[in-house]
Amino acid sequence: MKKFLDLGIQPLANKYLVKKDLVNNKKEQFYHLEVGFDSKSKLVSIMNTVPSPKMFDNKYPYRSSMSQTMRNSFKKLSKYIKKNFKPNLILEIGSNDGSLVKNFDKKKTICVEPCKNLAIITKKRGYKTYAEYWNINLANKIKSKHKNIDLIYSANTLSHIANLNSVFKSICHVLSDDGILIIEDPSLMECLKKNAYDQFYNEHIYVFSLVAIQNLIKKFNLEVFNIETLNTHGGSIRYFIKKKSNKKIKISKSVKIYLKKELKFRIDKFKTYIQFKKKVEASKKKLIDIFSKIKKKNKKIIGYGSTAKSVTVLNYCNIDKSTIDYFIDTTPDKTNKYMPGTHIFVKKYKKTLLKDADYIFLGAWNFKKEIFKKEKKFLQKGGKFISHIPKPCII
Ligand code: DWN
Repeated sequence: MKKFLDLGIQPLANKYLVKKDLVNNKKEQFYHLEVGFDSKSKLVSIMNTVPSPKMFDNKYPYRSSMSQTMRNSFKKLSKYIKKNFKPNLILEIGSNDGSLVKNFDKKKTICVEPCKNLAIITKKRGYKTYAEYWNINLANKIKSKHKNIDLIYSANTLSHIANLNSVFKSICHVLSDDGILIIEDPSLMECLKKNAYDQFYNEHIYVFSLVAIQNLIKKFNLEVFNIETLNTHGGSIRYFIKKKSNKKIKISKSVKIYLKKELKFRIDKFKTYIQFKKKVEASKKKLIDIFSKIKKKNKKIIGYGSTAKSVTVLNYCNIDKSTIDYFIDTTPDKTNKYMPGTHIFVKKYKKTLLKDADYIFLGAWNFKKEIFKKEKKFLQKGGKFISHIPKPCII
């Protein structure tokens, strides 16, 4: 593993504080966010990881159902799965608040969600839910109770687990021989193309490429048989994976085509990451410059979408409440709290709050289309957004 990027000392991206924490100067956990490339496995990962129980506990604020974009994406996928794979029993690893499983029959669906505040949501809806971390112990327990799991799905979760060998060993243990594994995660190539350095934070231990995934799964006799590229989360890849022994499914051309694109982009070369590092440092300078010019004119800036990504940006660029007055967000467990590290206050989303601002920093850039549609009036009246993706600019 060779380091290529240093994003400084960072807080845990979803560890929000309440007023009394600030008053009591509660000890906030920080870690050094360094990113590296492994020339053998081609994996890109953060180099100092935080134990899962410190990140994914019973107060995890993020809810995947908070955006129309993701709700639609999960609905569309559920139709595709039913039509093409007709699964008897589905297992979702990282079911969050049930945005995907709600599209499936309770009797045919099992959820795994270690964050107890989220697991309770699918449990209450009648879905069999294991509020535990995904590992071989849980896989053994599930295998003993549920036969023939023929579809496993996991979105924005496997990249959050340090021990990938245990992840895939456990998957192979419960997946039926003709079973299908579908995983989706932000695409490393899109992350590099968009200069989206904010995809790196404590929860995102890895940002995957097809090259790295293929290296990972081949030792478990698994293979990718189809690839889908998605616009979600800043550009994601959906991998369709099967056991090599399953000859019923042909390998789609999409796999070779995407692999060729990655290799042409030199995703497997360390030099590519040194170039990325330089672009990130230039982006930091540019963003700080934009903010300071605006503040010199005594203009008011607020933030839109208190994302884990924005925590990386603000702490890397040392942007705090002297620059951004507050953030607005729709997520119940984030509002009336303070953002990790910078302690910028998060207000419950209200359209009227936009009138209050001269400029809005787009923390949830991955939902730009949905947000710009929602805030059309603000934009028509000359309202301005600031975005750092792909290059810092005022929109
Ligand atoms: O991998 C992860 C992804 C799936 O979600 C997790 N580790 C943590 C989290 O990352 P994030 O916080 O960067 O995710 P999002 O989905 O970009 O967060 C969007 C935020 O913006 C949410 O807090 C909700 C908020 N939002 C809003 O206030 N108004 C979103 C939309 C669309 C809106 O209209």
